[in-house]
Amino acid sequence: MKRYSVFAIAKEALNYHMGWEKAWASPAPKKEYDAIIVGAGGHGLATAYYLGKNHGITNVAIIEKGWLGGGNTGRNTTIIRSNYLQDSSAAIYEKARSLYETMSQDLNYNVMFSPRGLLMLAQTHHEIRGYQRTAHANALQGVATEWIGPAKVKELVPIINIDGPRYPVLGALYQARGGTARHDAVAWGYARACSAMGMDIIQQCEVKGVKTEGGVVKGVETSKGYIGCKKLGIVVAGHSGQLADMAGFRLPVEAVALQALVSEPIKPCMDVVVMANTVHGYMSQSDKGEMVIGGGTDGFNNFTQRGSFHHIEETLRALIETFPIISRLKMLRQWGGIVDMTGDRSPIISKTPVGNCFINCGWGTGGFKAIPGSGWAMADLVAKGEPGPLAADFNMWRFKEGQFIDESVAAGVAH
Ligand code: FAD
Ligand code: PYC
Repeated sequence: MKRYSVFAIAKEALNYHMGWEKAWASPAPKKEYDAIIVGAGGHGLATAYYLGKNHGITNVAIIEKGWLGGGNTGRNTTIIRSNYLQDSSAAIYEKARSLYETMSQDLNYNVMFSPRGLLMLAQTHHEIRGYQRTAHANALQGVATEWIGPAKVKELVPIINIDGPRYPVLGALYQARGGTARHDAVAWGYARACSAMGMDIIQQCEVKGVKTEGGVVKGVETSKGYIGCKKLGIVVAGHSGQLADMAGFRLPVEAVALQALVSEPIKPCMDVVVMANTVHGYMSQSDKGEMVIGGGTDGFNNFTQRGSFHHIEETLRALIETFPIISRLKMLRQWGGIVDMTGDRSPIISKTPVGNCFINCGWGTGGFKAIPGSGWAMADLVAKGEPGPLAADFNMWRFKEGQFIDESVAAGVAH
């Protein structure tokens, strides 16, 4: 695979850019692979990438029913942070955040990581206590966050209305190296790197069944025929319940739609990311100038990958009090993704009741930020058959045993 560099661009410029090869191959499936990963979202692709990079396993297929990155990975609002409360969460989210710092160089693909700073506003006294607690926990975990007062919030976000009539801004949990990255580029970068290692990315190929023998996985039935495998990783976010059902086990996960919208582009007015969890809204400004806005999840289970009128109204009503500047903005697009929610708002990276079949799901409304850390941990699990330190606490049996990893506060606006 040709390296992307300033020299390559200059050379191609002389050639009218006719010499670029496709970023990834689109092969027909082989009869069998050492490992199959179902789902070419960020988590599935990152799993495959670290299987190759960290464990030397490259006879891998990534099977995707639509187009790669077309699920939640390409639909999210790209917030990256690691300000979670529990130790196991801080470990995996901070691992992910730190991998984002060098991802562009590692993948030789510009993922536009922008650690512009992230604020979670406290707009009730309850939130002040919650976020101060998180700041203390993060200090012990080695995650750089701090509690800041309203004056500092105003300095960082000049467009904010600190003295809102119902919910004045009382301070914020601030992570200076939190921010955003370009979501598609994360999927494309991993895909290109996987393809360069000789892995097969098979798009437009739906997994319709999981074949087991004596309780051990043997392969998958797909819309392109049967494909055998020694190991299977299921990484399908909102469709995890269906895949688990095909493999013959149940998951403590519910699927709901989460929606977002963007405004018309405007001049730069906010160079940090702001989450306002009490009023249920969050906002950042994209490189194109659009205000990227999101709210809460739908209050009922569904598989609707689109927006709805009541969400636009609810989310904008919530945010206008804190950001009066957006009251006259025109909204351009809205969309939705199907997120996979667990009861403790933490993910599952786990062995399953089926031999050699592993599951990675439950990232709910907050898995974009986790993609590299999750892929790293899942690759470890698939390669060795046992979870490493990053994944150990996130097993699916914790719900039976009451070992919850409660992140309902850190999960933020979306919960
Ligand atoms: P996906 O990207 O959904 O990939 C799963 C893939 O599996 C899909 O491409 C799907 O087509 C495929 N698949 C499903 N069934 C099958 C099958 N039978 N056969 C083959 N393939 C199959 N997270 C953050 O950290 N920050 C945010 O700001 C943020 N904002 C969000 C905003 C919205 C509107 C939404 C919807 C989500 C947001 N998230 C955010 C959450 C984040 O997007 C997800 O947690 C993350 O993208 C999940 O990645 P994934 O790879 O697990 O899933
Ligand atoms: O997890 O940070 C997050 C998030 C923000 C918006 C949706 N999810």
